[in-house]
Amino acid sequence: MPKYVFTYFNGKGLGEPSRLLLAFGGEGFEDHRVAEKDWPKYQPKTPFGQMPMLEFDGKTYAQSLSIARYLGKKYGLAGDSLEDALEIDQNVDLINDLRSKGAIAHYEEDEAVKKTKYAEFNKNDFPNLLKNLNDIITKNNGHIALGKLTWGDFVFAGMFDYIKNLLVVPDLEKKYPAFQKVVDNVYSIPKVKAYADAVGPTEF
Ligand SMILES: N[C@@H](CCC(=O)N[C@@H](CS)C(=O)NCC(=O)O)C(=O)O
Repeated sequence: MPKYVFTYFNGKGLGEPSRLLLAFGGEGFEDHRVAEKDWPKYQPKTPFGQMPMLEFDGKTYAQSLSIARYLGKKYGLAGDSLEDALEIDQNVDLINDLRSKGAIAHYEEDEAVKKTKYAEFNKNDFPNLLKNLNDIITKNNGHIALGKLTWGDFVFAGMFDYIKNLLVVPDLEKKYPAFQKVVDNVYSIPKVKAYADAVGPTEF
């Protein structure tokens, strides 16, 4: 019986970074994937009515980035000082700014408003966020922070397909080849590759 049970929908979304970290950690985990139709049954069991969640030692934890940060610390991927941790957090927050801006447009239900939001964000927000992220990754030689593998790389690699979908740019890595480097750096780790190969292609 694995110590950890990680629960999320059957897509990458906000859950994949922690799945990749759990695979990296190599302790084994129950990869619990909830079908959309079963979600109402699980929702009351979640701390904040949302997924992902991580359960162990009789407790249940929520918030994707808090879970990823915890796993990063646990598996030695959180730097060696408070300042290292600050740099990782800063750049993970930047990734999350991009993700959440994309989500505002993507999940807008009114088609006309959605179009306006994408037009506005494509003009005023996405270019700067992407440029800053590209500069960071280039400076860090294919990593999110500290010039080496950290849990920030797992956040970016795990969410990359989701972010491309939210931004409606399926070939984002063509314009920003550095982005693909982060993804490759994570997915080429043998334990992560073994997990990804076993799961097979999944939705963003
Ligand atoms: N800040 C939260 C957001 C979680 C979130 O938005 N989860 C979505 C899936 S990506 C969810 O549970 N949606 C179902 C619902 O809200 O009913 C996190 O990072 O974990």
